[in-house]
Amino acid sequence: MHSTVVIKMGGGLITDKSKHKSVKPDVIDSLTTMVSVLVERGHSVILVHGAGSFGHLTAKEWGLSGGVKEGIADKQREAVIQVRGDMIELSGYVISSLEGKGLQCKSRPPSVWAMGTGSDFSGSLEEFSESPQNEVMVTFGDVVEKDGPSEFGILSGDDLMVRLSIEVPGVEYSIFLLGDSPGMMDRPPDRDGAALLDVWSPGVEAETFHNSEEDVTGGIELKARRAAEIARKVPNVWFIDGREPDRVVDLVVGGILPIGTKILP
Ligand code: IP8
Repeated sequence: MHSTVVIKMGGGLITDKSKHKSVKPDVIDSLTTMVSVLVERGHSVILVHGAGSFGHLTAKEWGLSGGVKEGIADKQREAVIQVRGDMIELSGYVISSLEGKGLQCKSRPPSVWAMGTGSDFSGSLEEFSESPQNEVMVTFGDVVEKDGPSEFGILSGDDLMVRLSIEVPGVEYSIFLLGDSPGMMDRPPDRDGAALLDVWSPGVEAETFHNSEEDVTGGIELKARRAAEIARKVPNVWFIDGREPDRVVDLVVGGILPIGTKILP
């Protein structure tokens, strides 16, 4: 059966999070190859990507997630423009890789269509719902306008995943691709003895680690919470190792249960 697949490529998967604006072209290339297989097999794909070192470092430096602050407002507004430009640049790498595989795609920066932060942000998803099967829609975590005194805030790609997976008709798969582990682990992936959880739901204990030096949004915890929201409606919500994109093909095309974590509501 042909379905709509919403995929988030984590920022730590497609960039080196510790080095400002450092992209991983080979990883992007292997991911867009996977997308091209899904599209050739008749699936529709919506791609969301994170910011990695194109967004979090500058956003952190200027406190953009907390909104405008007296005294540094002008510098912050410059930083907002810079991050938005850097995100369009990062998305450009994804788009040119997709186009290099002969795929049609359209990029939709949230700064031009979305407002507010969190999974109840506002903005019409019509273009995503109406896009033809062979066109890959691309969007990403971004700095967006906010009503009220804060003026702007950070809309995470994980928040975009919620509305896109729940509101676009026909979504059967919502897949979060991770850059450093095969799925949700019972403790941070670099810790001795870390074991993959085959299934995770909000009641399952897992000791997580959030590097707030590198990440202004919520890390794996935000991802897990958002994924569980999605699982209330979408039957197949997964955390999969983005360094092994064939696992996505196995799941969506082959119907094979992949190595990864299935997320339940
Ligand atoms: O990496 C964050 O998006 P995420 C967006 O998907 C910015 O959480 C600009 C830091």
